[in-house]
Amino acid sequence: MTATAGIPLVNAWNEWDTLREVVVGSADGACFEPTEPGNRPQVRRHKGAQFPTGRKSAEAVARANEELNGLARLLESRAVTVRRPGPHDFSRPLRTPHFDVENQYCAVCPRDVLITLGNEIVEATMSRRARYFEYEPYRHLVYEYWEADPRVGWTVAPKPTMSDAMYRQDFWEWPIEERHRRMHASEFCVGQTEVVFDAADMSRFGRDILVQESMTTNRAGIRWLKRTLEPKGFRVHPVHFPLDYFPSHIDCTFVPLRPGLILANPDRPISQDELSMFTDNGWELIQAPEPVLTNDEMPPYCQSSKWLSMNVLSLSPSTVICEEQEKSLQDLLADQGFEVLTVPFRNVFEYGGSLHCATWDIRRDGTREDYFP
Ligand code: DAV
Repeated sequence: MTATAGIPLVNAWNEWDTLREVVVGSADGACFEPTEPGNRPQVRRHKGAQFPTGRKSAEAVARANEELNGLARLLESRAVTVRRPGPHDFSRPLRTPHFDVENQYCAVCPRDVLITLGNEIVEATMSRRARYFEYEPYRHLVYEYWEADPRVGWTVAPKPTMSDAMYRQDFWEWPIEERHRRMHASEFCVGQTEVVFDAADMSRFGRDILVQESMTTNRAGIRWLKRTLEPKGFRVHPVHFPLDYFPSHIDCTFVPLRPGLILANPDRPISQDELSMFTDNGWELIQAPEPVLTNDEMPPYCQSSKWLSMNVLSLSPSTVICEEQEKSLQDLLADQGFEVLTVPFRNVFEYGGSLHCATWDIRRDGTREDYFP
């Protein structure tokens, strides 16, 4: 691969400009997420049941891969170049100087691990032990872009220890009233002693990057992003959704669709003082409709909420991909003037994401705009 004279090989300044190249995740070799200080997976509808460990079944992997491949085909039919992760043995345990974990997770959700910020690839610290080496299935791609185009930047965030002391394990025991009482404190299962963030807690708006404080991103992580990105001309804005007691990843909560328009989660309003950035600049927030599935109807091993419904992928400011069964969301987006494409994707849900989570955009048209002058 060689660089083209015009647009750099790696170029994405927002979530909506015309998509040219993207990585789609793969369920090959996927394992169940282990119980660890930063994660207490539960079998849905079977509270207290032992969560499985080790490899997912060949059938579950095949069902997810069929849908991931379907997404890849749809993207290719729209002239988007699709790349895939390389193989990785997720069933191997990890042992570092600070922790042991029985197995790793999967390469279904590149969004959590890597983010393109302009012409730069940033690898997140990650927040869970089982995901410590999750950048590895994507490194061949990172090297390829980095070797092929000298304009491509590559930044790797400092790896945290993920030792017991990094976490606040009592978080998992707080009763719901306590969570409500603490909702403005932004204290979750990661403490503040080390830099921690998942890439999916960020959302890109040209010069402006939102970063959600969450179970997977702490204040030190946001400080690191601010100090790393602001000298490069970005502005980093911490954001909070106080009614989400288990926040993780912003892309089921606050989803920009095109300049001036955000798909917002009606259960998780953005904190009032952070809303003004949008309203003062003429942005409109539309509320996502009730998802087709209730939380109780989500797949048994899925740790995400019903709001995976709103985890859409934009192909351009006027075309968006939605999960096939989310009819009311499709209608809402069509009413807003979007061309809505659909793919079946529910078998990917148990891997923690939908269409936005399962992708990592490498190249979109456009350049750095200032949407909040
Ligand atoms: O609403 O459960 C899920 C995002 C997973 N990457 C949610 C967020």
